[in-house]
Amino acid sequence: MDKKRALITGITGQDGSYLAEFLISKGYDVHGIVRRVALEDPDNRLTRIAAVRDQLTLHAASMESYASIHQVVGAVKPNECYHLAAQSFVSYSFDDEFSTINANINGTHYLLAAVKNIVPDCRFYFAGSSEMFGKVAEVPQRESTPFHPRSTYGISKVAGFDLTRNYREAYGLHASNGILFNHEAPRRGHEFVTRKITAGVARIRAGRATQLPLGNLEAKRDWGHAREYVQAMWLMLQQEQPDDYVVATGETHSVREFAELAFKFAGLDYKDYVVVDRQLYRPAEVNLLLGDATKAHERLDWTRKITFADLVREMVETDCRLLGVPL
Ligand code: F7E
Repeated sequence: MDKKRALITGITGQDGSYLAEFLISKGYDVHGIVRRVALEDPDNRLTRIAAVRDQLTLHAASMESYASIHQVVGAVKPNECYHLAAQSFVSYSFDDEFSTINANINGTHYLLAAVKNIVPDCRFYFAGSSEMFGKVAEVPQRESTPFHPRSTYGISKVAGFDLTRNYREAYGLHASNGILFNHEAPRRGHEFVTRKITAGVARIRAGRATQLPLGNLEAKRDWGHAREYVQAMWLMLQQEQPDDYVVATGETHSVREFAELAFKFAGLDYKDYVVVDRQLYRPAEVNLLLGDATKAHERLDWTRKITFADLVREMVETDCRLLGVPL
């Protein structure tokens, strides 16, 4: 039998790289959409997929051009499509709200339309986000919790969610939405708070910095490990019926707790190094994100196994190793 073909947008990111490795291990023929500039600068832009680069087929395209998306979907004719590409840094969406909305909504719409027109039997995954819950209507949040996004990033994800559901209902696409709560890993971008903290710990430990400026230490998040979350994406597409699922740990921790533990693993006290910078506060904050993943447990048989402490430890250890300061 021919190998199943998977197409991943955002393959060079944290989730895309873990998903690519996972699908390769399952015997898939894995294709990814990347920007042309990334192909021209592999040493800097393809680092997360470097280890599996020769087992992937990469296609240059722009999520902002329907013509280029249509061309790649036509060339690959995927059985499964995982749409992870997005401007995903919430803070940036406050600085430039127009580009986040345009890129995220149009990219999702172009891809859904191309899949519907070229490969209507292809199974489709949309990377929804807990940011859609925003100013939370209830705690914990589940699939039935109303959305109230607090940033243009969150708004763009609600639109992507609605587009995906509409293509499912209107055109019969096997299209599912994951509502993923924060998921981190040593491959997380440095702009996100978890990686900023663990990379900061390593720099301080290496004697390259003396302080770590952070914003709101009381913000709480439900933080899981990205390696486990990409498996939930795949499980959604293996179900007979498409559906929407919350993926979360069911535990919430503050930024302060994350920092305290990260410094502790390096033998340091966060109070000696963390300084609060009000400039890093967001104009509108989501304060208590906590997911209820009962549906994913029951229907997908998905559960997270990596604990919060193990996640923090792995990130601190990796960043310290990268700077040559073994713990
Ligand atoms: O912020 C607070 C900040 O930027 C987490 C994305 O993957 O998850 C991610 O979005 C919290 C916020 O991620 C700093 O105010 C304090 O409350 O790591 P973050 P995020 O905004 O939660 C969701 C599910 C997504 O979908 C997104 O794509 O940490 N915080 N001090 C800080 N945050 C940052 N970045 N930097 C600070 O210095």
